[in-house]
Amino acid sequence: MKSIGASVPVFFVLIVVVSCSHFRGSMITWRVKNSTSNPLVVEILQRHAWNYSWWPCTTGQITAGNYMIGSGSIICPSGCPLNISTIGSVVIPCTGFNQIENYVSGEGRFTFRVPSNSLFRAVFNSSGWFSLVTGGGAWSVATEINTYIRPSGRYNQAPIVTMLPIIRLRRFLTYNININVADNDFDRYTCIWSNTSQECGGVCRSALALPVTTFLNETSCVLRFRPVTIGYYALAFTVLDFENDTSTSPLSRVPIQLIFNVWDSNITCSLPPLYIGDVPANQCIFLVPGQVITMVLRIQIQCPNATLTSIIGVYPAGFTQSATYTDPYSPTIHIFNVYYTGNSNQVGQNLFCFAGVDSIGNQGDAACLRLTVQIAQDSLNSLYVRNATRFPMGLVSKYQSNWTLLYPTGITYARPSTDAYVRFKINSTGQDFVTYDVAKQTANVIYQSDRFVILSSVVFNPGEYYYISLDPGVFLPIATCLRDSMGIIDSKFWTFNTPSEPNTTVTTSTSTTTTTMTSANRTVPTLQTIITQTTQTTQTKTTTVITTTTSVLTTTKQLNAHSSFPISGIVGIIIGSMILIVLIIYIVKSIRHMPTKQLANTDLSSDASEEPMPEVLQQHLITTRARTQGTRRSAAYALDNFFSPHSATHKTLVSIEC
Ligand SMILES: *[C@@H]1O[C@H](CO)[C@@H](O)[C@H](O)[C@H]1NC(C)=O
Ligand SMILES: *[C@@H]1O[C@H](CO)[C@@H](O)[C@H](O)[C@H]1NC(C)=O
Ligand SMILES: *[C@@H]1O[C@H](CO)[C@@H](O)[C@H](O)[C@H]1NC(C)=O
Ligand SMILES: *[C@@H]1O[C@H](CO)[C@@H](O)[C@H](O)[C@H]1NC(C)=O
Ligand SMILES: *[C@@H]1O[C@H](CO)[C@@H](O)[C@H](O)[C@H]1NC(C)=O
Ligand SMILES: *[C@@H]1O[C@H](CO)[C@@H](O)[C@H](O)[C@H]1NC(C)=O
Ligand SMILES: *[C@@H]1O[C@H](CO)[C@@H](O)[C@H](O)[C@H]1NC(C)=O
Ligand SMILES: *[C@@H]1O[C@H](CO)[C@@H](O)[C@H](O)[C@H]1NC(C)=O
Ligand SMILES: *[C@@H]1O[C@H](CO)[C@@H](O)[C@H](O)[C@H]1NC(C)=O
Ligand SMILES: *[C@@H]1O[C@H](CO)[C@@H](O)[C@H](O)[C@H]1NC(C)=O
Ligand SMILES: *[C@@H]1O[C@H](CO)[C@@H](O)[C@H](O)[C@H]1NC(C)=O
Ligand SMILES: CC(=O)N[C@H]1CO[C@H](CO)[C@@H](O)[C@@H]1O
Repeated sequence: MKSIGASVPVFFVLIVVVSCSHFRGSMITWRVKNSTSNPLVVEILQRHAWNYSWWPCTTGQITAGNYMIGSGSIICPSGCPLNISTIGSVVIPCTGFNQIENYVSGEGRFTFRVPSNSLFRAVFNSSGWFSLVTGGGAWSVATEINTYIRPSGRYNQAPIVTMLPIIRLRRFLTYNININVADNDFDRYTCIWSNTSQECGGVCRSALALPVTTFLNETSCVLRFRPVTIGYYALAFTVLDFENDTSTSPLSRVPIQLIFNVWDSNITCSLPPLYIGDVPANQCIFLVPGQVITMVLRIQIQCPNATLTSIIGVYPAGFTQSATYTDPYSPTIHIFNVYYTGNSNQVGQNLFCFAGVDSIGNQGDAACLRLTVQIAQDSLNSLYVRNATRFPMGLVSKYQSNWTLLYPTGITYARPSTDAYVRFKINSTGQDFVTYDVAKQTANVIYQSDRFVILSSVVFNPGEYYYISLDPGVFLPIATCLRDSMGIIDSKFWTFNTPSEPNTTVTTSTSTTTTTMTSANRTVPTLQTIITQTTQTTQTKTTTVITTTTSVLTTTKQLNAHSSFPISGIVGIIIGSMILIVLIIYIVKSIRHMPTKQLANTDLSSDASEEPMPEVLQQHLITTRARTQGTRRSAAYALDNFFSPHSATHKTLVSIEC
């Protein structure tokens, strides 16, 4: 991205002068990414949409992630910190397109350095908008960056606004359109009309002739709009975030500019395509960087004889999507899969919003899934941030069963009604040792007014390090997407370990032959058996063979290090069998070198690919195949329609590639 040299912009500038009608909206936001460096590192997150013909993009190019779209630069026009004038390029990878609606859109990030205590605007402007019903001409988008440290000691992260690149509205219907905002500091925010030429160019509110019924609720960020004239509108809003409920000077200003396509049809049915789960809209889905999430999205077409024509979506980087197919049991339901891999650049909420368009032209309300990338050490959960007292920690008996987390004053939580897990994890492998469902296992997890108590019902392995991990949703439902719905998954937050115990059983054989000894209580399996069984010990702890195997290996380690908890009664046995063990060590050591490496590899790869999945599954399980929270359309359409599998022959589905 940064390597785009000076020659390329010159080339594009020429084209801009010739045609001037390819811009289709933007969002630019920022956050302080590294607050310890001097100057600070500020990250710009930008999304831009353009006329499809200019940068025709394909699904393959999106997957490859390297098809760059757009031209121009974000600049600082005035009052700039020293050495800042051109801030960065707007050329970003393509992440979505829709040929029918004629747009291509992308998302990208770059960082630049800003001294602390700076306040300035980053502006992207040029000409021009394509032909609009009202306003147009030059475009200008501006975000206000403010690097003053907040009373909390942290720098600000500006809100992120996520809107579909285009919203189709049918003439003479009243719409309530949500401006989708995520603020990763959980600040209060408001939405206003952009109103200076720097912030909105030729589409400021004052330049637009909109119906008198148009109304923007600044606190709820809902726009009421009843279009009359067919054609394209461009609207410009600014989202402001604030230090607290009473503060009136914003911490930042974030622009969102987007397009409405007002249309009409002689087909009267205007029931919009409806998103019907599996994941309820607006719910937070927590994931860690590198984790892959697969979601099955279903859109139901409500008008008789209509089909799904396209899907309009705004995709964070890291998304891919399958083609759409029809539910074999219900031909009005169209299904597609999306795959998302969280990136450590994307910590915080990443909204994925989408809406179906039917063959009549009706567009559904945007449904947004809030994919929240969480890094263990970066949880904003109050209990984590305030380092809530928890005990016991450190060395505990393997029979320990009573675990307490005290709420800081002024905070309390009630038992959530949706499943979420408390996990006792084995530190070395990251595997769950035991889990408790806070919604269902009420005897094991207790919510008191001043504390959170876990009563575990297991005996922990001796000589093992553990930590307690609290899933998103343990304190507040993940659906709320609030600070305290975040989990506490840091392996360093609540750690404990159990004393190791010397072996009580004695090896009776030094055989390394391929036949296992069944006459003795313990068996010494072959090397191959050791490999498989040791891999399994972290998952199952039931068979004696496995335990035995572990003991052979562990004994080896213990003798190399030093056994810290000798039990006098057993010492004799141990010494007695020392010679025997040394013999085993010798044999095991001589052959264990290469297999141990293989072991480690197997463990790592299975961790990376499989370990996150239970979390995904868990989150998906708690969701029901619910309908979205009703359509926001105020014209009252009965939603009590149903699936009528017998009805209607269906044309082949237009295949969607975005
Ligand atoms: C932040 O900057 C400091 C100083 O330049 C550097 O040591 C540190 O590694 C950076 N941290 C991150 C997360 O990039
Ligand atoms: C998109 O660009 C193409 C090629 O310049 C042009 O023919 C077309 O009219 C443009 N479409 C819109 C909606 O501006
Ligand atoms: C500004 O840039 C010049 C030349 O690159 C450099 O010497 C100077 O240190 C920079 N000043 C600041 C404040 O970054
Ligand atoms: C704006 O929305 C909020 C929340 O929905 C509501 O309480 C308030 O009355 C609305 N304001 C106006 C002026 O409609
Ligand atoms: C709100 O924040 C402002 C600073 O923006 C501060 O002066 C004020 O005291 C704060 N009010 C409360 C109630 O915390
Ligand atoms: C609806 O309009 C289309 C063209 O937009 C026309 O072909 C069709 O005949 C019209 N249908 C009816 C029922 O008027
Ligand atoms: C749907 O299509 C069928 C066959 O093409 C037709 O008989 C029926 O009237 C249509 N229904 C509507 C509501 O247009
Ligand atoms: C958090 O609490 C733990 C245990 O109570 C303590 O060891 C640690 O120093 C505390 N950390 C901070 C940053 O206060
Ligand atoms: C757990 O420990 C606390 C304090 O150590 C004690 O008050 C409480 O009764 C214990 N609960 C159970 C069920 O043992
Ligand atoms: C826990 O595991 C991590 C990484 O897996 C390791 O860095 C850390 O040292 C372990 N902690 C203990 C106490 O064993
Ligand atoms: C061996 O197993 C038998 C029967 O399973 C049991 O009675 C005996 O105590 C065991 N011996 C040892 C040393 O564990
Ligand atoms: C310290 C140690 O290695 N203890 C092991 C001895 O053997 C028993 C099974 O007989 C294991 O459970 C212990 O982990």
